[in-house]
Amino acid sequence: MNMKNKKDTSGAWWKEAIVYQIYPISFQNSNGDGTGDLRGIIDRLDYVKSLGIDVIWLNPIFKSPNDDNGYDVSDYCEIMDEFGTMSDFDELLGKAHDMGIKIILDLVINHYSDEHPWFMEARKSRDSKYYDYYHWWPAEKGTPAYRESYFDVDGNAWKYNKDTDSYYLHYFSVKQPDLNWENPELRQEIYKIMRFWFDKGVDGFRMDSISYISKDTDFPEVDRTMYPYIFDYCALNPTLHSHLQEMNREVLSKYDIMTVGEGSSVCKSEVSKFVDPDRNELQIMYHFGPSEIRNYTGPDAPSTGIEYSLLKFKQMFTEWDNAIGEGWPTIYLGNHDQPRMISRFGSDDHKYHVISAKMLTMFILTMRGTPFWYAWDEIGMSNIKFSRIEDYRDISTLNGYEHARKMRGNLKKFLENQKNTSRDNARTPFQWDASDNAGFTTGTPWIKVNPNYKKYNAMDESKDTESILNFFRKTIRLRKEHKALIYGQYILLDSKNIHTYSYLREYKNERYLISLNFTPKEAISRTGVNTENGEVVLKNYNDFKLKDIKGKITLRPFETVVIKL
Ligand code: TEU
Repeated sequence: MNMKNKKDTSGAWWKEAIVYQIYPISFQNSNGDGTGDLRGIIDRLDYVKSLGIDVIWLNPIFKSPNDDNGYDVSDYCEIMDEFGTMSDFDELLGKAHDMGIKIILDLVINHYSDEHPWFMEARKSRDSKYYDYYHWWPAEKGTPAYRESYFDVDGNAWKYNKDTDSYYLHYFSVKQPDLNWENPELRQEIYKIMRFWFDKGVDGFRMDSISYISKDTDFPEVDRTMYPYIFDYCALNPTLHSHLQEMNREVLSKYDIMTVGEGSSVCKSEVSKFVDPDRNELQIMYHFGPSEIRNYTGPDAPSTGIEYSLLKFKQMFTEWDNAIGEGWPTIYLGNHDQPRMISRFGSDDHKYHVISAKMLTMFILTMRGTPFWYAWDEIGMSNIKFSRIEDYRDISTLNGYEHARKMRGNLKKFLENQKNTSRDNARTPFQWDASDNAGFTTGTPWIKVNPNYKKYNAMDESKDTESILNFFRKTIRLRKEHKALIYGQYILLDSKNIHTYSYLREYKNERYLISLNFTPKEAISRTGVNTENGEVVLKNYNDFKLKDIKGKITLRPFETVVIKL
């Protein structure tokens, strides 16, 4: 394709932005009820501003019975009772904008809550106008072909509904019926909601489960030899891209906003369809590469001291960088659905906690792509590792436990596994200071506070020049000061090294070498780059000195350095 005809998105604010993801229920409680709220976020905006981030992504704040922490929306134009009122939201948006911070919201449109008025009507009769807003399988046709549900106790995505004598589809919980995007009226209703928020001044949407919105509406049997993971079949159905193009035409293209799709089951070969600027769909998309590496790979050698393959980790990021084509990448290592980044990719062992957190910070902020930073990774929060089922709140863990119990599975093993995998690890309250409940609430927190808050909290770390928090601020400044760290080409070096990750970022006449040791073992990165005239611009061990200038860098456990060449 002729490059000259390409739509030019260079300099777009969403490329240069650093996104800070806030999980509102755990950020700051303002009224003593133990649940984070919008007023709490307003009270903490100064802190957020002090980080140097540009955009806040708020997880769902809409009216919801909270079966899945707001991902089951019952009214899209109202605020969740626990979080406050629309005037709180307006105040939050106004204040954030005054500070130069944008806000994007979570658009959950693959499914709504079963308590949404449409579904309450739809489930009464097949004649309801809203019946066709959902996916149904009439019982007279027999049992529907198997579809999997992420959160259902039995794993079954079909739920029988007596009044209509049919089954409705729910890829997530039984209280999250999937919407029928083939219905044009439904699509128009959703566009109305989107306009409602854009007209208020909201700066964009993160689009939840967007790859699933289009369905194979005949619901045939799925050949499981071809699709061992059935969600790969459920994602990316044929009408998906025409729906996104229509949404873009009717709504997105009319506003200066940011759109980021959640790329569940989106593979490299498909991603550019979503984000190629000339296709007019979304701007960016985040993929599940980091989880796949952490969950499905083992160490490259026992001697690395880490549990996953760094070779595959590097290859994955490099291939995604390539696959994005004319689009723009995203970089993240954790969010509200995944355990804490430090426990997963660094080390929450006392010895390496701080140093590895700084190394991961450097990685995220020196890669090519818009960084999505999960709030409170900047103070080094780590997995809480609950041992008792009573401490968990997440539907995924609770229903998984129930499933294991029903199947007479090994509950002890299940709980052991959840210590490292449960989403609740990433959902414990923000650790503001060393006071009771880490300053999150004066009441009883909705989920336990991680006992390590006395050691890792924002207040103490703010005062400590060597803290993870201040390192995060410093690294953000570095990225902002040097366009090469934003736009520079990414070139992987020393790709076969099983301990270190090194790459160049090159833009115009600026060149940076970034070298990171992802393991608790000392290692040498053979970058092949002569650093004789290089200047160390950031490091996580203060006493780092450039010694091996002829193409080698020796790095201590989790050591990292950025060298301007
Ligand atoms: O997640 C969608 C998703 O694709 C799942 O794979 C997700 O990783 C889930 O955590 C599996 O346990 C989104 C949201 O990010 C998640 O919080 C919601 O629970 C889900 O959609 C339903 O709305």
